[in-house]
Amino acid sequence: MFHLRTCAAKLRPLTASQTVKTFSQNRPAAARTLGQIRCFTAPVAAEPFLSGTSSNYVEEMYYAWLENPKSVHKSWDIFFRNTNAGAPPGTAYQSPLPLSPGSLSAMARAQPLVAAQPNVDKLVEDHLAVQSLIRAYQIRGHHVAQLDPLGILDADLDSSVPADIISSTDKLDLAVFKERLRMLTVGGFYGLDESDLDKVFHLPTTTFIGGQESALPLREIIRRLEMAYCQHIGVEFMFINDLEQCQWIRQKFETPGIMQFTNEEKRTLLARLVRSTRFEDFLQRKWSSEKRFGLEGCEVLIPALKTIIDKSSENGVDYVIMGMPHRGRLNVLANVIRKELEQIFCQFDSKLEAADEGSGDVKYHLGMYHRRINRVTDRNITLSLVANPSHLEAADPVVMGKTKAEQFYCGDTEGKKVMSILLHGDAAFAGQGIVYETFHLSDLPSYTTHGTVHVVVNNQIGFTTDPRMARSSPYPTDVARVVNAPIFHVNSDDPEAVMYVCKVAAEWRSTFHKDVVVDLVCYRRNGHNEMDEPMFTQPLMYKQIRKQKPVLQKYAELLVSQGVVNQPEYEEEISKYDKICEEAFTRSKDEKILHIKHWLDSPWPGFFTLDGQPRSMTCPSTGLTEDILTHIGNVASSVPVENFTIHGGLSRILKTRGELVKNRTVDWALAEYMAFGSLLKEGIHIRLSGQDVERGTFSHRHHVLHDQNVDKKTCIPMNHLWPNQAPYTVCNSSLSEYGVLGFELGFAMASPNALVLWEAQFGDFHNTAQCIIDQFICPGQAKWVRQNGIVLLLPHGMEGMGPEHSSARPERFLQMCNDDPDVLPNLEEANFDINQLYDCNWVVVNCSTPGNFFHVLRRQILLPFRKPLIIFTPKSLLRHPEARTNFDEMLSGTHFQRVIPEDGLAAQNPENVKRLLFCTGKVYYDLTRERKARGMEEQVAITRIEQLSPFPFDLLMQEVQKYPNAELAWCQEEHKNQGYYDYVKPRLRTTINRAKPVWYAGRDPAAAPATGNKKTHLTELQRLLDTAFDLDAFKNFS
Ligand SMILES: Cc1ncc(C[n+]2csc(CCOP(=O)(O)OP(=O)(O)O)c2C)c(N)n1
Ligand SMILES: [Mg+2]
Repeated sequence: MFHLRTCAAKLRPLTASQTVKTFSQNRPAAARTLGQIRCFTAPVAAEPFLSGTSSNYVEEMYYAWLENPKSVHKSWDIFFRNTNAGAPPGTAYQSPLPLSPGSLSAMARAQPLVAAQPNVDKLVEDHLAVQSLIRAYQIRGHHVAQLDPLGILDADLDSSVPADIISSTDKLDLAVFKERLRMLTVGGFYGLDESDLDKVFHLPTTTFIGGQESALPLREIIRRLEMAYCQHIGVEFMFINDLEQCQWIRQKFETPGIMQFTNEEKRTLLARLVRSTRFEDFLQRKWSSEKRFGLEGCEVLIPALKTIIDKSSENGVDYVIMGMPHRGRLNVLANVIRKELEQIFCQFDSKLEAADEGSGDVKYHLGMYHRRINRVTDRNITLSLVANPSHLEAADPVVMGKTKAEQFYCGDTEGKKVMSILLHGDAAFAGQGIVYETFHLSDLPSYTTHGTVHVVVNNQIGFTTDPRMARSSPYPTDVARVVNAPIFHVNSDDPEAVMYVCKVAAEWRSTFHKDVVVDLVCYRRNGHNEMDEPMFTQPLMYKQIRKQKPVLQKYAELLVSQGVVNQPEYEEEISKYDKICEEAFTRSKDEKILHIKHWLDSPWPGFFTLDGQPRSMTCPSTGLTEDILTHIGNVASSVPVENFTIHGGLSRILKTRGELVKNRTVDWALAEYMAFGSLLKEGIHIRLSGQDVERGTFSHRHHVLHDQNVDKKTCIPMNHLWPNQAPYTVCNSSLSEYGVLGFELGFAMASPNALVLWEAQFGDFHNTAQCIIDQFICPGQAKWVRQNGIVLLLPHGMEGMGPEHSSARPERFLQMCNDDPDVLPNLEEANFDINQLYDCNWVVVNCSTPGNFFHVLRRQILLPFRKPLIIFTPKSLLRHPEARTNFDEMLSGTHFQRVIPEDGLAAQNPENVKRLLFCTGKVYYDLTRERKARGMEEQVAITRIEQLSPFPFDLLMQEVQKYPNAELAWCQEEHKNQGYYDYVKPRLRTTINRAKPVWYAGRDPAAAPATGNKKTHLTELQRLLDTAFDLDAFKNFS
């Protein structure tokens, strides 16, 4: 395809002053292109017909000839052969008659006939004009399609009609049509004339308007192009750089009579519109003053989604995962997912009591999971609507991640069984950057879900904002063009046109496994919600909307007029559904308790007991046998395949690893290897994703080895550990945080039996994914009773690297922990530590040793429930000679240490200890070095808090009690208004019943996380160490 594209580019007309030398400059060496054959010093104009608009025509001929030389007229065949054989410009065109096929010498001898046959020029020019006209409709026809049901706005925000096509509105009036054609001809755009209208033209291979015909009169060509491109469907696809895909779309929209519906299909469509419309009407009647973000004005969404699902089910899909915003959500739950109506209606009852813990969420945010028979295809289908926050489009990557996971677990490597549908509002689709980030995941090997069908509810407004103020692109859907997704705009007041594009969209997905967009151009009958007054801001639009007949009424009238249904049948359909609603409403009054559990989007069968409780409240040892540790260590320090050449530097790294293993020790990278490798053995899938995670930002991980001699030959030793191990996925992500973290969260949602980790390049970058953290990870369980065991690895540490790259902002994560700083929990409770974990919204740790990192990763899976785990990971400790752990601390029977108590001289004579310093993470090594240098090992004890939240009250109580004469201080390298201080201090005070002060040794408050000046950094560090070990430091405050 590449050389075709270069050819096409090169065929564009040149000015006389440009020589064909230009062509040769970017020419691929071996490509057989027209550019190649025209690398002479003579100007292009030497080929008389190869100029101006002819280039498109010639390009088409050339494409066709490349595929099959016999498919074009002999004269073209000879022309292309001649030019390929090096015929000089002006001589390549030859009469076909005197030639025998394949006789190049004969071709070379033949004389050009162009000059001798002046009518050939006209013939070629007219055909070129028609070819260009066809192409113009294919490219720009959507600009004049009648997409807006209100008829007031151009859906593309561009009121100019393309100068080179004739719109249907022009065509309605013969005089206008003639005038327009005259303008085109007078303007000389195509050189066609009114008298040409009845001439018959050959159709190029790039159109299907002919059906069985290969030639048509121009008048008919224009009519058919208008039918295909300028009615209620606007097809945007000509930017797609794949000929087969373009041909496929052209065939779907140009073939005469292709948009046919049986009476049965029409009746089904009507019945679905009845449900969609009457559902909203029912809610409006019963709860007129309740917010529900109704679908009025886009009722066609329901049949549209059902058509996509029917068609996909027919093509083999049995699981559809959906994400959508507020608009029409209840309707989708009721009529697409088929949530019991009484469950929806009872949500409107303000007296309903919550049965589950947590905050719950409003009705138009809850998710749903339902398995049923698809009545159209008679096949089983599972539908899941992912719960979402108010933050528009935030659920997009989450849905993708969940879809990827479901595909992964059922071995659906091509997306034939599991697919996603994403719904969007027009303003949000254009405005939210996460849409772009999500599109960019769509074709990456470790992130693709093999095509998502996007449906935009384009009501041409966002709350009170007009599209002209809401986006700079013509359509709200232009973002999809970056991935070459075809975009089908459709007027929502034409339900059959909507059904047709939905069918094509589903077929596109199952044929090409790529994204596709359906843009439902509609309107919003009410305000933003049912309480809102739209006339304040959109008076003219809403005057028109008031006059607008509902689509159901319009379509019913159409079908009655066509005799497809009669009026009584239609009315019967309505009363049948109204009755269903009324009966459900009566039943809904019996519901006294709201079970958010009934709105789970991702059940984990078998993981909990039947009533949703953990199977135990204990956690086994996270240690391993020596054999397992050694085996993983050996694989981690070798290349487990033959004939594979790794980089010399990497050989040294592996050798060092090997030595560590021999010495029964691990560093950070090995500890991670041991945790992953052992969980894989236990059948736990592991997925590590993030920027440059395969090697590791700090070049310590090296989970993917690259052969130095063979391109793209790689080896992942982690996948060579055990005979029947679970697969390990490690994938460098796109340069996105919001999108990728959302994706991994979605992946982790699908199953509790996977360890899904997202690593930030540096911890501070997580803030571009803040929405996923704030809206999903932190409160997900409270809002949606949905647990999630995702792990965030956030490199953190003040190492003189300046304000960026230093802080993973522990203060933010800690501030969002749900434990009470002022209440001492019951420390006597059995399994206190596990209960605490069960009650928390997430776990926050900062490990100071590789061994503890190993344990906490394994604990994440061995716990009988799932909680998000936030780990502040080190940078300099990755290579710190003291940051090593002996196998002994990782053997069976060992555990993650929430607190690592002082175990040196100070612990031997605790009464003599003057100060008990608490700290977390890397500063521990600075503190011990300083203490040693000052010879204060007996006077100062240092205790590490490894699990910051939930706060280890029990263990810290023991520590405090052990050193009765010590004053207490918290030491951190972060600034005072950052880090852990604000979280730790009140909890420590609660632990000691506020009996003593808890002093602070650390940096002063600051706006930036760290200084950019190395010297200042070191001075600050020394100052905090001085405070930590100056036993008089806090005297004046006492
Ligand atoms: C990220 C985000 N910013 C702002 C809002 C507030 N908000 C809610 S709905 C809405 C308008 C959405 O317009 P559109 O996407 O066209 O959907 P519609 O309501 O028209 O269906 C806005 C701005 C939000 N929910 N999320
Ligand atoms: Mg909108």
